[in-house]
Amino acid sequence: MKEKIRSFVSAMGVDDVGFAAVKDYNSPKSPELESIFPGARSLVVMAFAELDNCESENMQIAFNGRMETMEFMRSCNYKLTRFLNREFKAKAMSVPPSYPLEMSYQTKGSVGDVSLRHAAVAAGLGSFGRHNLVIHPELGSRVLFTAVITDMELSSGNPVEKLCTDCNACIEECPSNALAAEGKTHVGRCLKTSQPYGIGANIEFWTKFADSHPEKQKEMVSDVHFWRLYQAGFVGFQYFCFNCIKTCPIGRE
Ligand code: B12
Repeated sequence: MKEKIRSFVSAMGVDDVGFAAVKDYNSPKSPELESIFPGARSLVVMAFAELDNCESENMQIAFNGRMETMEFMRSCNYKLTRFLNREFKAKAMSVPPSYPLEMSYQTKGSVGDVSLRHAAVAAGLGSFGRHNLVIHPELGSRVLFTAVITDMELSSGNPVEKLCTDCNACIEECPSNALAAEGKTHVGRCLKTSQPYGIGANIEFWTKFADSHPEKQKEMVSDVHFWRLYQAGFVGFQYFCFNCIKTCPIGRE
């Protein structure tokens, strides 16, 4: 079964694939997989190389690399889900690579329904680094993950040893000091730099707008800051920082 899945995934152009039994997936903050998919037994996790775009100082080009990758990831998710239905008569459900996310006061939109990092680690596709991202043995930190949950009995891949060398480049190059505490990314700090036109900026803008005189309101919507918020509104969660990924030397020597 695994070999058939591997060759299907590889033929799509995906960089790597791994398998995790549900009992080995352990993400303390995410909901139980059983609550998402009763009868879930395994996760098929796919790894995708981040494009060189992430190195560009031009944020349109840098984020466009992510958009292309995410589009490809979503397409592979759909194709793999249908392949598992057809080939093995399995029930399968795809996992969002990024959003939609549960928006609640409890999670503050920062906890995935399935944690793809924990899934990747359980599938033997990498190990956590000091930047709290999963490092893949070949792709290094420039890797994204997606997954399909299935009711198929698939055993987990072998764990990957620690690949991070604790060089601390990610910590030093983080513009918002979000990685100061070991094992915990400071979400608020990361968001401020990585998503300057995200929900925080929107709340600030519209609160100020509501309190302003109509003349000031006209001025506000004619300002480039509003144009950027407007663009982010349909682009989606738009990242303006890739430092922890691009400064990591693993796999780049
Ligand atoms: C919400 C989210 C965010 C939020 C919140 C991040 C957070 N604290 O989890 C924000 C906006 C801040 C964010 C930022 C980024 N994200 Co993000 N994000 C997600 C998302 C959608 C959900 C994450 C989640 O559920 N977190 C909550 C729970 C699971 O985390 P946790 O239990 O608190 O675990 C944390 C720590 O305890 C630690 N940790 C847990 N176990 C262990 C074990 C060891 C040994 C160590 C050292 C650490 C450690 O790691 C976590 C980080 O704080 C995932 C996609 C997904 N569905 O998984 C992508 C995802 C995690 N993001 C990703 C990326 C690439 C980024 C960014 C680089 C942004 C960018 N430019 O692309 C930064 C990196 C920030 C960083 N260095 O931590 C990738 C990571 C790929 C990889 N190689 O690991 C993912 C998996 C998306 C994907 N499809 O590939 N992200």
